[in-house]
Amino acid sequence: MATGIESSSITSEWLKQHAQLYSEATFHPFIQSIKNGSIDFNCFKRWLSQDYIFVREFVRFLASVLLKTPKNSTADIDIILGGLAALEQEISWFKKEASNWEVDLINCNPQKSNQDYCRFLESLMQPDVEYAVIIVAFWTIEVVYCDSFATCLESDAKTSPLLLEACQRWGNQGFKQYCMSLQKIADKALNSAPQDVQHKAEETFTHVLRNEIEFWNMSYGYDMK
Ligand code: HMH
Repeated sequence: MATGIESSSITSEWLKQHAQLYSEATFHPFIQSIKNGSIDFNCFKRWLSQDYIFVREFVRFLASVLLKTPKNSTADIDIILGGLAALEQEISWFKKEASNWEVDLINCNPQKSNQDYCRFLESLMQPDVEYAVIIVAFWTIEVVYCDSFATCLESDAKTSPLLLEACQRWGNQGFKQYCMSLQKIADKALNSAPQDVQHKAEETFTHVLRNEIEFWNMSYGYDMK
């Protein structure tokens, strides 16, 4: 199979079962407005500063994933370590991009949806949270950005040249491969997890999707809560 993901894997079943929610998270009006060229750049700037705050918390989350990866899973560790290293570049990109847009990252406060999302990440970092659950969260967080920004690079997209770099950051093929590796790691962990952990992981999957939707809502300037 071209993707290397079994079509009957646990995560691919979830993608089918929660297709509506997944599409709300990956084809949100914010992303649609980037794709059709109508975006208000103030929304992009808001997203940029809020996402910088999120990514700093995400670094800590990823460190906790790395700590929980079984010692003998060296291939998994290498992929997760690659993700952690990529975040260092990502943080530099945020700083550079913020300076281009004259966005102040230092005096920026997390908004409610961002605080909620970061608190959720924090809860996943606790020692008692199973590896299968957090690796699912990790994959979901990354794949939503991958699929969202990839749509802004499709041949019919009217994405502003000013936003192309951001879209390419998460919408490129290499990032897609990385997300597929994470999905495989997640499926492997799920296959050997007891049913209650699988269930908890599925709830985590949908919880991340809801948080992603709220994050886009916040950036777009409306809050549906
Ligand atoms: C809110 N979700 C959010 N920010 C990100 N940077 C990613 C996912 C992907 O890294």
